[in-house]
Amino acid sequence: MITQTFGGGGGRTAVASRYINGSRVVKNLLKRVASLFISISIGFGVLPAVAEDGYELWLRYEQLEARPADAPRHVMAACAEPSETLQAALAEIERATESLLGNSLQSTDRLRSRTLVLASADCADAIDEADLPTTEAVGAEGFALRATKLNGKRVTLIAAQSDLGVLYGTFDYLQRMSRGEALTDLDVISRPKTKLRLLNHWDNLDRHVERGYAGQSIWDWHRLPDYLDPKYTDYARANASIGINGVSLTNVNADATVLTAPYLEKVAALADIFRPYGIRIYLTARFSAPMELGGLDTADPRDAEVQAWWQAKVDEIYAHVPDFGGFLVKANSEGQPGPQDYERSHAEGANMLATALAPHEGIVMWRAFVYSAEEPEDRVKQAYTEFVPLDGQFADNVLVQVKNGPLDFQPREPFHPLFGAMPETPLMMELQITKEYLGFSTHLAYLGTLWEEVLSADTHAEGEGTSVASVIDGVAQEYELTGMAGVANIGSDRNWSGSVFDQANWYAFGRLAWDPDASSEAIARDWVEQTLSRAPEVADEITGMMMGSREAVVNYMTPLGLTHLMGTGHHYGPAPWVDDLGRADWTPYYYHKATKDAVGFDRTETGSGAVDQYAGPVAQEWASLDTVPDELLLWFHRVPWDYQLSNGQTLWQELVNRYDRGVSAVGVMQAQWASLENEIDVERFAQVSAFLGIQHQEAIWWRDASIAYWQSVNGLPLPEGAEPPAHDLDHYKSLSFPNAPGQGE
Ligand code: GCV
Repeated sequence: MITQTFGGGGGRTAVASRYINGSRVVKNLLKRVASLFISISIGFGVLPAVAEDGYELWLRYEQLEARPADAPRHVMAACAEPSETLQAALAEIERATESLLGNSLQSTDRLRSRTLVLASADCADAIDEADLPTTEAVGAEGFALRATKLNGKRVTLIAAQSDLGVLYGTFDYLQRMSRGEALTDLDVISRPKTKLRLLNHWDNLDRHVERGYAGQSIWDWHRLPDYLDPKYTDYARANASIGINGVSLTNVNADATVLTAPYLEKVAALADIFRPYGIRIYLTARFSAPMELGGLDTADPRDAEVQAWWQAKVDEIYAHVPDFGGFLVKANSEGQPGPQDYERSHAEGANMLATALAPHEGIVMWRAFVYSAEEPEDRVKQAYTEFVPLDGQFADNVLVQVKNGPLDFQPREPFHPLFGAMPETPLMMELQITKEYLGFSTHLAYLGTLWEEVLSADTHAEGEGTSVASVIDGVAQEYELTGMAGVANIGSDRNWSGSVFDQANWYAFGRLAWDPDASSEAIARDWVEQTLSRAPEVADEITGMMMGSREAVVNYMTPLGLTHLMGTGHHYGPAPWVDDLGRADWTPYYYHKATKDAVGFDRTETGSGAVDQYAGPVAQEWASLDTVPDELLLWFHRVPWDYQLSNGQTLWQELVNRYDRGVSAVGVMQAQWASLENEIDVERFAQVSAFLGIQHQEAIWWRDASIAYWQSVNGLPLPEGAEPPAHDLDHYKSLSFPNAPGQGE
């Protein structure tokens, strides 16, 4: 039996089927037989477990049906001593071509026909430097892929200014090959549009992951630095394959302990593993660390001793990790300490840390996720109110990190009004890959569509056509620093993300951080072809499922602009009736304000006025009932239950329709997936089937509990033909989930 391993982690995959010609159905049948044989063998203790378990992610490199015409036969680095980064690229080529083509490329040190040549400005002895792409074309991290002739030999050139660019180009090339793309006329130039492309782990030092649904933290702090789990290397490979170049290791609800010497040694060990893959490490800085670790009696950013403490701490970090990236900070938000404890502004707090980092070229990512229970202002207005007056006051090495929407990673929100409103301050977008509010890891919700919706939205900040993407990538407002961060969905689960389809969200995040204008559909399709199947009709079907999946979640959870209706604390399941928590802004009632007559949050000038935080044309469109899209109706407006929508339905009828539509869409996904049984390996097929079953039950639960609640408020009969809720409202209210993930966070 042939096995394929994915890095030192040792994921072993049965690929017996790759040597059999014939239909996919036959191949998959054989996979199933192989897997049965394996299970039996395990029973007798003969063979180790070999199964397609998702560990390989989108880097499965499943063997191609036929060796492509002109596939390279040799590989060479164009210099005598390839760096660690180029060695990583060569190792990836060996691994991938062995798997894709059936045998790996032969290494050569001279140009021959059909050679895959890797070259950068530092590794170009064997080729003419004129064959490298210019810095103008590819920048520091971009690359060119070209089928060309060098010294009269037909070669494929992966070239860049930097070795990291070559590594990125290598991954791009191998993924194209893996999708079965024609490579004969290859001529590609690609460069990232943002500089910082970071995963933010919300991982605690005890390995609990805040809002994590994929097991424990992958950072095994207890065994670091002496035991280096091979999974760390595969993690770095996966990230580099999609252009991610930074990782913040720890929760933004920070523990200062990570800044102590023993932990810095552990951090340094991880940094050593990540370095060849171009990944820099960042840490979350607890603002009160000078008191907790340094014994000072203040953390006031104007205090000289506090400043000196941070400078010494930063110097110490750089002694451990010379390419340390900098700090991510959550301050004066949800109970975290911050400069406002000393009546200093967010800018003063950020700049104090930035001053300490500047000599080392480190940066600060200062989060704008701030809101206060004491503040009577509409929660979604508070970040803008707080930060816009600070525009221009932040140091050059500070970015303000802003969530995609003004509330908190809900299934749908309008884009955050800060985008476009701080022309003098680089804004970095924060997305949540882990699906805290979209059904955790058991609901299939492809987030590429959500993110594309936000990135393509027109802020009108610099006139029509100022997309959020153009703000983020620095083009619209000429930011020097640019970036995107994604709250990681990675944990200790064998499949990394808790579910097969949640891997697609990690993948899509990297691709969109590289190119915020990319098409979410094209990204989904690439992921499917690399991860599940290259067969066109199978890939079409699965891509279609993914593309409609997020809208299904919006419909069964929070249709027509409703928001924040989930259960308290854990955020699992519906609880629109909750109106009695200590803080109003954590209750669902605060967001819908439903009464017998009307529902929705008036954010126009007759209400909170939040809509006026957007540029003129956007504010006008959303403030008017004539032009606001139905999807944002109840976010910005409070309307009677019998309000008539443009499709002729009353609000109540349409609400019930949309809940039904969401539930039906999950039913359709179940049927689509069931039809693929012979196309997908056993283990992943079964997990997705089971999860879709859970999603369907929970979609019904969301619909029925919500409708039962709305009826208890508005007293209206169900629209004709609508199915009544399975239980009465008291039943839904009585459900409790003391052990749901997220409880107590
Ligand atoms: C890390 C939401 C989540 C919190 C999270 C917070 C944040 O409120 O529920 O768990 O805390 O966002 O982004 O800081």
